[in-house]
This record gives sequence, structure tokens and C-alpha cells, in this order.
Amino acid sequence: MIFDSHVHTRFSTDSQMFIEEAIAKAKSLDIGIIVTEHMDLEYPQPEFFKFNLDDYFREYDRYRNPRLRLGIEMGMRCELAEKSREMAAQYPFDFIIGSVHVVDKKEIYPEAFYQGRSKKEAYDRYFDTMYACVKGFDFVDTLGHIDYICRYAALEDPEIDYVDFRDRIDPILTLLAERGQAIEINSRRFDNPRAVESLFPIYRRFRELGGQWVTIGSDAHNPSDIGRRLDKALELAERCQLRPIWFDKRKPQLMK
Ligand code: HSO
Ligand code: ZN
Ligand code: ZN
Ligand code: ZN
Repeated sequence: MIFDSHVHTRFSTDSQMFIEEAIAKAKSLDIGIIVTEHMDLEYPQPEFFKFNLDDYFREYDRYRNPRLRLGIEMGMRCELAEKSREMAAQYPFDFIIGSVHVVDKKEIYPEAFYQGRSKKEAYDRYFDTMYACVKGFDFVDTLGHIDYICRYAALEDPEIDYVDFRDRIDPILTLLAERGQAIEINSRRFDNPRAVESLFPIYRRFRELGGQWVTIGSDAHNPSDIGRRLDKALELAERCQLRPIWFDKRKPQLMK
């Protein structure tokens, strides 16, 4: 079965989706989903991207079944690694995504982050931060959306050209591969064929460096995005000979 392993419902402060809506949509597509609510500790706006984990498991436990698993998307900051590790151990997550949303205490949005920096400077800083985070967050199951920075960059060409950043990307991929961690293929930008093509050399390199596993997620914040463009993500995995997996009780499960 295909799993959409990146879905945000109402415990995420930026989603209004009811879990029942997510379940209905997944059922209509005949796919499984993993709910992965946002938890960004010490976010620049402290009230954003947090939720109560006791409430989460109390309210959603009854929806848990073989096609619906409960996870989390942790915003990674290297100084939060130990606190995050404890959180991961304290709750019965099926799956943990580690994502970089914040660099140098700033959201990676044009106004906050670029400030006169060139694309090369800004993206280098993003990847250096990602490497430091991946080092500390050795317990996460997958690295979320490596191309997150492309979403909001106010650049004519926001894509990551692998050859321009290989010295920074390779250490990240090597570390994940060595530890047997997965990397996510996030399909959110996959309506744009340029986005898919520019990511191809990165995932192919992951395979070359010994990486084996990918998780697949739409990053849906509303029902209509659930499962969207997962076919393109699966196609990319196939081209790179990476195996799509999902997680149950923190254990990798082969898709199909
Ligand atoms: N809502 C965006 C940005 C975000 N920032 C998440 C922090 N956490 C990603 O879905
Ligand atoms: Zn979000
Ligand atoms: Zn994210
Ligand atoms: Zn997300």
C-alpha cells in the first residue's frame, strides 16, 4: 500500500484540517497516511508550531489503525537536539520527520533570511545548518524536504543545482546513508517539472553514497492535497533505485 507520510491536521497551528477529513480523503485514494504535526520548539514566534502531545495521543489514538499512523514533524535546531530526543522517547510515535525551518533563529523567508546575501551565501548557510542538525538528530526517521528553501526564495531560479552545492550536500547525504536513515521526497513542489529534475541528482547521489530508503509525503495541510503528486515522488525514487518506506512504531515498512 502507498502511504502519504507527511500530513498536517488541526494540531498543526497552520492547518485547519480535521482528521476525519484526512481519513475520508485517504480512503477515497486507497492510501495510508501518517499524521505529522508541526513541533518547532523555540520558533521565532514562540506561539507558532507547537501542540500538546498528551492531547494529541489522547484525541487521536482511537483513529490509529493499520492505515493511519501518528507521527510528528520536528523542526530541527542543533541546540534542541537533546530536548527533542527526550520528546521522541517519551511518546509513542510511529514516525519522526526532522526538518529545517529555521536558520540562525530566522524563518527562511525572503524578508527575514536573505538580507543582502547572494543565493550561494544563503543556500550555503541553509545546508551548513542542515548538516549540524542532522548530526545532532541521529534519532529521526527521515530528513524532511531538503528543498524547503526553494519554496519561499524570491529568486528567479530558486532550484538547488546539485553541482553548485555538492560540497555541502554530500556530507548530509553521507551521514544519513551511514546511519541507515531515510530522506524524504516531498511532493509539494512537484507540479513543476524543473523542481523534480533538479532534485534527481541529489537523490541519485544519496543512492550512490549508500542511501537506501526514502519516505514519501505530500505535506498536505488540507484534504485536497493529501496524496497529491505522490506518483511523481515514487517515480523519482524508482529512477534513483531508492526504496519507498513508511513507518509503524518507528520501524520501517516496505511500501507494497
Ligand atoms: N508551514 C510551513 C512553514 C513552517 N515553519 C513549518 C515552521 N514550521 C511548512 O509547512
Ligand atoms: Zn505547515
Ligand atoms: Zn516542514
Ligand atoms: Zn510539513
